Amino acid sequence: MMERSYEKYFRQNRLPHLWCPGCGNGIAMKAIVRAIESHGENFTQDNTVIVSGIGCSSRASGYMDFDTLHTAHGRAIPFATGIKLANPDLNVIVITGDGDCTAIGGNHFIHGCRRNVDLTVILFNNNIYGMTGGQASPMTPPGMRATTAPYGSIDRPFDACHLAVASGATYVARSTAFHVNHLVEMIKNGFDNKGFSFIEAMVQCPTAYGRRNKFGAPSEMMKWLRDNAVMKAAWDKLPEEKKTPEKFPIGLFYQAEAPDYGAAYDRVIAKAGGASA
Ligand SMILES: Cc1ncc(C[n+]2csc(CCOP(=O)(O)OP(=O)(O)O)c2C)c(N)n1
Repeated sequence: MMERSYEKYFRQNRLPHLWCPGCGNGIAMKAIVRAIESHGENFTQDNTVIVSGIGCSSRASGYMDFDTLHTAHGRAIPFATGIKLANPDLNVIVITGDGDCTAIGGNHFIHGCRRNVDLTVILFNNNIYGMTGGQASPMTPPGMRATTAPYGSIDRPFDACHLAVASGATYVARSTAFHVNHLVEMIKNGFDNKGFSFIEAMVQCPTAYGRRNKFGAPSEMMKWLRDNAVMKAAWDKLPEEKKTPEKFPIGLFYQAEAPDYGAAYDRVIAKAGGASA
């Protein structure tokens, strides 16, 4: 029998997954394993750790057959930081949600960026708290409905990519569940950066977000991603009046060289007279 592609990367005994029909999380999860596979021996099931917080998106770590850690809500980045500092040879990937990363975990996020910890953080942005039934997150766009915003959200949302750049991350990119090959590229390139890499993957949530906001079928939500995402190069040339509220740029936003936290920590160990990792 022909081996099904990428099957080895998933814990068969944990499937089927709990995501709703039409959810974009599976697309983003598959994009991660495609990016891992493209890195050959540098990223294998034995040298890669996947850490997540709590939420629908964070369930991905349970389905992926790597060394995985499903931590407390918002706390994936501190756990991942500990793993990376204790064992710098491991590749450490964080999977998080918009609530997990920018609400309860927002402080850990900005400080992870600031320290330039050598992690790859992939935010599955479905614009809502999916797992708990559709409360507004800090990334719910203005005017969109949530159980906690039945007349439309009045909060100004975070642009997590801007936040990551401003906080010190050294690789920042965005893509969507529609632009799968592009998403794989953004993740692959993030793996190559030595320092804090942040990739926002826009994913559709047909149940908690789409239904309440009358997006229609999951395929309509994916068409919305297709029609409103603008490649960064085109976005930069777009006249301001064409940058309507639904439109958003995708691509690489920022990349820089800066010492990563592990290197700085090694210098502390050396100064203190201990053996460097
Ligand atoms: C300390 C704590 N507070 C609240 C919760 C309840 N809770 C679980 S998941 C979640 C929000 C998930 O939203 P998000 O991070 O956007 O992920 P999604 O489910 O949309 O993928 C909340 C509030 C919790 N598990 N722990």
